[in-house]
Amino acid sequence: MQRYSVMSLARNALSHHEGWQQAWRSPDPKPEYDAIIVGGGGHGLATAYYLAKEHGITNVAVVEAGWIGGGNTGRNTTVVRSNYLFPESAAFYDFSLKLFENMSRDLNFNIMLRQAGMLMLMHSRHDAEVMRRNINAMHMNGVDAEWIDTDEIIGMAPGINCNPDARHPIVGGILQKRGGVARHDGVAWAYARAADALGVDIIQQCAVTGFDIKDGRVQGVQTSRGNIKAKKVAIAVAGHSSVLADMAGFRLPVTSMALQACVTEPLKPVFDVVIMSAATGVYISQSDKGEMVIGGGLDLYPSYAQRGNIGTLEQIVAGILDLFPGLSRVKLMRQWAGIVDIVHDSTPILGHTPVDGIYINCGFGTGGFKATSGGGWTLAYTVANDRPHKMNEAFTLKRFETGAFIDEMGAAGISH
Ligand code: FAD
Ligand code: PYC
Repeated sequence: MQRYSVMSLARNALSHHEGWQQAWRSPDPKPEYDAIIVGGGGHGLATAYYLAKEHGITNVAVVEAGWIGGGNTGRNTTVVRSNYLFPESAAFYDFSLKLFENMSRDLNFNIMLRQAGMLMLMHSRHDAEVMRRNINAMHMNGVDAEWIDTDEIIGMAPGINCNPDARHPIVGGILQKRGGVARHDGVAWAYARAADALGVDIIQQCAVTGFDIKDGRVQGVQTSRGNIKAKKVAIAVAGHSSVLADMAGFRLPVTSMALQACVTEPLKPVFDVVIMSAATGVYISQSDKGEMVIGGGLDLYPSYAQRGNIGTLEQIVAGILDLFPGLSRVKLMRQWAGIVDIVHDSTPILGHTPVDGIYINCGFGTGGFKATSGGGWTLAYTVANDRPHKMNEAFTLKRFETGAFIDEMGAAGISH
């Protein structure tokens, strides 16, 4: 680890970063790699890192159309948790959360993980009944979750409207104490720097425009910077997965939709827990800078428009003021959207595709930031060994033939 004296910090602060070492190189593409990862979001970068670190495959390129982390990785609301219902999902998301818990140390990069808890509010006794059963299921899967009542909720979230006459009265909540937030672009940068140090080429401003396929087997990719050969190609492009699949000649059962969020002006610390409410359709957390980070549900039509709109903003504001009427005079600063890839069982697709040598990571929909680590880890295993790991074998495209769906709509929270 590099150490800086106060003097050197002051010198660097005044020098406009002159002489600073680049965190990762910016190489030109080589004619051929052992593996190419399409998409330099968190999942693509993590895949490249684990290919190099866990499997010794270092002749790898990450090919990114824009800049790394500029897709959903840098647009999400940073929530991490593992409170899913079914054993396959719980094992996968809890493994991912454990990787997050050690990430700052493992990658020598502060990802600013704050595990102050993730609270899902319940608004009716029917919700509460179902959630108490879900808590038992989570305990059976080894995931921490507990029921908390309204007095405890008021203690955790000052200003919350627990009035029984509210439009959506709060009757309690389910808390995962290990849930919380982590800096989203920090996660991308951490994986990028660590992958680069192991020899991975990160190639930005390089869009994949087609695939070279011969006798059903991939030979390489066509890009805006020329053709690159590789016998193994992994696609991790989230909301653009069906576009890439179309280039490779197969279809995916995903729909691309916009998911929006916004932030307020910074406030003094109010609460440190993440709060989600399915009935009002919103969730909220406070960033380390003090901004209230607020998100809503999906724009329920297919779209590639990475921008906010007034209709959704109105819904988000109405929902958040139901929960926190005191925020009515706080100014909103920014609103944005990311394009997410929705699968109807709210479970990701991680594994082989119909083209030999092409692998896919998609379908994380509204909830893949928390799985950046596990998604990258399992895809790297699948690419290196040409078979899924036990942790992603239930998540392959096969389930669309067998019908063995894993319906995690409830755990996906408010956003579907
Ligand atoms: P991305 O980060 O989108 O990366 C894909 C990359 O592929 C992009 O950089 C793109 O430029 C690149 N690409 C596309 N096409 C090509 C091409 N042809 N050639 C080369 N590169 C290409 N999840 C959570 O767990 N917690 C949350 O709190 C949360 N909140 C969210 C809030 C919002 C508003 C949004 C939009 C999403 C949220 N998510 C959340 C979901 C999460 O952000 C995503 O599931 C996750 O970031 C996907 O990561 P990724 O690396 O697969 O995709
Ligand atoms: O998956 O936890 C989640 C999430 C929170 C906000 C959007 N997605």
